[in-house]
Amino acid sequence: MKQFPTDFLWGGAIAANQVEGAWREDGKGISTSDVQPQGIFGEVDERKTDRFSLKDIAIDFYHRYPEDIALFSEMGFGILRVSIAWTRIFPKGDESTPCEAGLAYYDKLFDELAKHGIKAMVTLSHYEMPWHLVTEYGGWSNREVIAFFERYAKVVFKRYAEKVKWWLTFNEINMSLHAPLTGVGLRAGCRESDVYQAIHHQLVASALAVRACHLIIPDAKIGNMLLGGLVYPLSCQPNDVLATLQENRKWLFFGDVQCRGAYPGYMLRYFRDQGIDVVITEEDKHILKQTVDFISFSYYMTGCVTADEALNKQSRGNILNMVPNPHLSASEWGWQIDPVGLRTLLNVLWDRYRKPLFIVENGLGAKDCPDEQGQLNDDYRINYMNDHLVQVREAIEDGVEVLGYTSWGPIDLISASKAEISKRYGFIYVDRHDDGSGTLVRMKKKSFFWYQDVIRTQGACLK
Ligand code: BGP
Repeated sequence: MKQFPTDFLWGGAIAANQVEGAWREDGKGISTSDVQPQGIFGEVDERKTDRFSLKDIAIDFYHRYPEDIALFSEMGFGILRVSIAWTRIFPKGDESTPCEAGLAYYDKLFDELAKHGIKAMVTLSHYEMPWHLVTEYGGWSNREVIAFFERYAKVVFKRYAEKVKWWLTFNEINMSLHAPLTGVGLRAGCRESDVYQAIHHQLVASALAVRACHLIIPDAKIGNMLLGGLVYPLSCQPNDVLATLQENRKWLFFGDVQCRGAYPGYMLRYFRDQGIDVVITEEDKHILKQTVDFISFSYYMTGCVTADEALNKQSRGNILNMVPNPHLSASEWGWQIDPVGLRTLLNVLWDRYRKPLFIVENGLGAKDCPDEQGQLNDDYRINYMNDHLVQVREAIEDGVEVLGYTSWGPIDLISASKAEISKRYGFIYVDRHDDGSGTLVRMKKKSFFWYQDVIRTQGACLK
């Protein structure tokens, strides 16, 4: 029987701004996530106090983490991916000394994980940065932000050197092309060349974090994090195939720089063709040679590409503006479900980079409702995850080195794109609703016991 490797790491993934709440506690500063109450594509509420935001309390993980970690442990987690809120450590981003209360909080969190034998994987920046760096410095378009990030990274590497051996730099670093404020702190309407300049600074910062991590925690591993945005040609028309290659390169570009250590020729040509002028110094080129130890990515869906502009315009729908695939069904949010695409993606990344891969997000957002007996029978989620994990196993058989799998949102949390909780991903239900009502009580869904079985049997129970 096909097996997962015995050291395969099973677990879940969450992000500070989607679970913690406590948005003003213990000296936390305001982040880009705090001023976007409607999610990463929503408008900015600069005064922040004006509008109710579900994220202010979120699922109150900040206070309830011991209970939640105990539940993760009951499922058998070997690893939990979390993020550190940069604004808990440097509330404004440009201070010279960190906030002790913020550092102490993550000490407690990592200790709690260790108590249960769960490893911590930490994303340095998951869809948030200090808002002050946006208003006073212009976000990542300003080179100075690189040094602020590097300082933050070094502080947390030193502090948690004994507690955290798995690190990621920027969550879905390629998402800046679609959500520039969330990704690189640039306001709506910014020019494409500003976005790429900001991205360049972020890539340099990512490489500096890799260098610092290797120096400070030599036995740690640090990876990048890509939104695995695999697209297929809508037809075998050669122009569709070429357009698809180019579309895939828009996100693979980030992996190319972070894994191969230099800008690929196709990107330099794109800059030339579009009149995009990115300042890349000789020192930057040298820094970029610090490549990641492994590649992590999220995977939810695939889509199609066509060179036919008219067709493109009428069929664009989902968050990445992909053309729907006529052969696939979709989630309630229009995300097309494609388990085989995960095997393809794993093979594509392995063939391209030959670096170990870690699936750090995958799951199904759905509207779960307890039935009359109070049971949560989320068979649709079980089927979705079963089918994806079967394809992961196939990819491992193909010879791909896969280190682990952390499902997205093992506990219900606030959606990044919609800022609602009714889009639930969890194995654990949280009694909270989009209007802010609810007791925050946690309940196990059917998938809780299913995932527990998957982990216990090392995937042998998958169908
Ligand atoms: C990824 C993000 C996560 C997460 C997930 C699901 O893009 O890294 O933060 O939220 O997608 O997306 P959503 O919450 O919009 O359903």
